[in-house]
Amino acid sequence: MISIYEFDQLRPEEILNRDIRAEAGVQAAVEEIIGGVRARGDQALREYERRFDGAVLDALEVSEEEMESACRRVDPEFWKTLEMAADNIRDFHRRQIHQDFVVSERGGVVMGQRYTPIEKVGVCAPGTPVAFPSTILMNVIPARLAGVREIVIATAPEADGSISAEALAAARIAGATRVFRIGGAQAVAAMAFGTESVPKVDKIVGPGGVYVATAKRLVFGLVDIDMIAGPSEILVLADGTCNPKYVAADLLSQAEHDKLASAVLVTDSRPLARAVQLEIEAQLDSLSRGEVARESIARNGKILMVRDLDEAVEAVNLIAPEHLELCVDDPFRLLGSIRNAGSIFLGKYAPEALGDYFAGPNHTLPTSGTARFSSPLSVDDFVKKSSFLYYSKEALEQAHRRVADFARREGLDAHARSVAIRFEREEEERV
Ligand code: HSO
Ligand code: ZN
Repeated sequence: MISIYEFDQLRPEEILNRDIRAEAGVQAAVEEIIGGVRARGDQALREYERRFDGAVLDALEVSEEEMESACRRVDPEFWKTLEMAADNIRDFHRRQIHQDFVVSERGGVVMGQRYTPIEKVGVCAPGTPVAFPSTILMNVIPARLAGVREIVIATAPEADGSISAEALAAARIAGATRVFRIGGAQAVAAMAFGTESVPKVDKIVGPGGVYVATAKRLVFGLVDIDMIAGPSEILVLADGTCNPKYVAADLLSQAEHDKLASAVLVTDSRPLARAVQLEIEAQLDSLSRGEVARESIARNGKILMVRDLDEAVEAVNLIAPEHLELCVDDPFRLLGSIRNAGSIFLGKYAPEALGDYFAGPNHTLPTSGTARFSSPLSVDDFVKKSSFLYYSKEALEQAHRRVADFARREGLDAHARSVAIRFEREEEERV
């Protein structure tokens, strides 16, 4: 049964175990996989796919015919759902697109900042328990909106080499350009270095288990990555007016992701805490992934009792959860005091699953307390900025002595000369 603790009796490190560093064995195995892919390209990818996914692959890439046949096979109602979700996600992310700016108020000076898309992006879409169509939408759509030209998806195949029709439909609707049947660390290595079949990309995004996370960490620098995602987390902040059935269901919705996921309830109501304890047990029995959820609740599930909602907010900001639900009567009153949370779900009718699939905000979020300093995946992850600067001769003439003097004081004569040299003749003539 999920345990109840007094928040003020726990040390921060006792609240959640979020050490996501990979064991030494994992790191060594991933290094070997990366080395294999670098040295032997497609041949290594086929070996690893046979070893890790049991798939004997001929073509690594999903063909256009396969893609079309998958799209035809998908249940039309589900196709409609995917399109509606994609529209909502597009509508939300469209507002993240930045504007270039130009500053030209001073005579002879023009400067500004431009956004340009990253050219090629690779998306890891984990294959277990199934390749999530939602993850494909959430990663590909912002890349598309940013203007990325090549968006490559890599996902582990079934043992017969196939990829689910639903995942392929999501890839088509979201606007991915190519799909490869490769999973795990080998997918990250393939997209970081390129092989005969797989293009080398500039940035790799998307979630994964510890092998993918370790591989992303190792290739970072050669390519960019979005983040190192840890197991999923939910924190429900609920007062005594909440229905314990809803709270328990929401906690279990994240617990079912992973044995290492964490589900935490913060409440000022002891009757609610007790009711949620019993309700979790009752609901666990009827879940298809009950075993995973049960282990996650046993390892990381907690109910934290607080004095009042102010202390509840303090707990939230300390934990910095990936997902936060504010299940209280006036959630908007609390919103302003939440500083650390990846995505915030307000009120009693915004369960996290709504955001996981459909509403619009991204479901790729900072985990393991990183919401203290990082943000949900967004269009920003797929663009970069360049600044630009123009000075007329007259504008530089006004500034040149100060700039050259600045450079000399830093002991950098060549810098000073590069400015001064442009005015030397005039200077001599004037003397
Ligand atoms: N809750 C997950 C995303 C997801 N849920 C995908 C269902 N499918 C992110 O933490
Ligand atoms: Zn989820």
